[in-house]
Amino acid sequence: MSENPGIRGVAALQEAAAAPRTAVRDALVIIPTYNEAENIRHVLESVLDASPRVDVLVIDDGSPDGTGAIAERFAQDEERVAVLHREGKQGLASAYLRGFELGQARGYRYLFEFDADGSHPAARLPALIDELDGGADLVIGSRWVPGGATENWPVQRQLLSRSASLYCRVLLRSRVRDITAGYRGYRTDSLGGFDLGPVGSTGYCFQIEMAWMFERLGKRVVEVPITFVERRLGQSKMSRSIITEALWRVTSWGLGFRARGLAYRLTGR
Ligand SMILES: Nc1nc2c(ncn2[C@@H]2O[C@H](COP(=O)(O)OP(=O)(O)OP(=O)(O)O)[C@@H](O)[C@H]2O)c(=O)[nH]1
Ligand SMILES: [Mg+2]
Repeated sequence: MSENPGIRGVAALQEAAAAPRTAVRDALVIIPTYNEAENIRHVLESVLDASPRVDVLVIDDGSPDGTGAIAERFAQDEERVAVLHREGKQGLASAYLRGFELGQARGYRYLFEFDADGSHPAARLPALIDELDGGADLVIGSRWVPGGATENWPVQRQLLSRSASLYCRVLLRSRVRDITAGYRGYRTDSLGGFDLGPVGSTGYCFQIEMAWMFERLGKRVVEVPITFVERRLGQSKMSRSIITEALWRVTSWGLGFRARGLAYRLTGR
């Protein structure tokens, strides 16, 4: 994976790994970006304003529209923001896995996933942090729990999102109402207990895989209602291949899970 750690920021994140962290900024919000030039400034401002406890790591995959340079300029005047530049579009999952590694090395207590398209309400960050403070291992900003909502989201996207969660509830016996949600926070200690090497998902399915892994291991997964707002600027990176990947992976996990359960009942092993 080729990376350019930027003018400062990510290099500073790594170098500071050994230094004691200030107790004040104990959460890292990881924001992967690909062509979000129209959104990135506003998103960074709203995340920083939402809570004094957060720092931000932008992971830009060489956006042709110059998002990386905009984020870099922002980071030069703002010590709470770091930017990691990677060459070429490498997918959301690999960006988050890299962000988790850096956040773990730096000693953040909590690691958040956050989209740069304006659809995740930063104002809800304190509510999500509260749940982690209260002992949750994974907190999900959820559209599909009481109090959750979507704004300007086309009906077909709502249906797709609800059906994906329903499919996972039936096939994987998941209890999560919004399992594909990308607005979430992990307790770093809990995440550190997993070997993330085998995580094979690339798109939305990454969110499902991570939440299901937490559920299966009896970790505490909590959903907090949010209002998800459809992006107003820039293009969605959602694609047919992302949906296909989720469908075949969830189906094969579900069937494998059931087959193992059946074998256990028949053989006791
Ligand atoms: N670094 C990086 N970021 C990406 C990549 N693909 C998408 N992103 C970012 O990931 C976030 C989510 O992507 P979106 O295009 O909003 O996709 P989505 O939220 O799954 O789908 P929509 O609901 O249609 O918006 C945004 O901040 C994107 O800029 C990628 O390959 N690399
Ligand atoms: Mg989006």
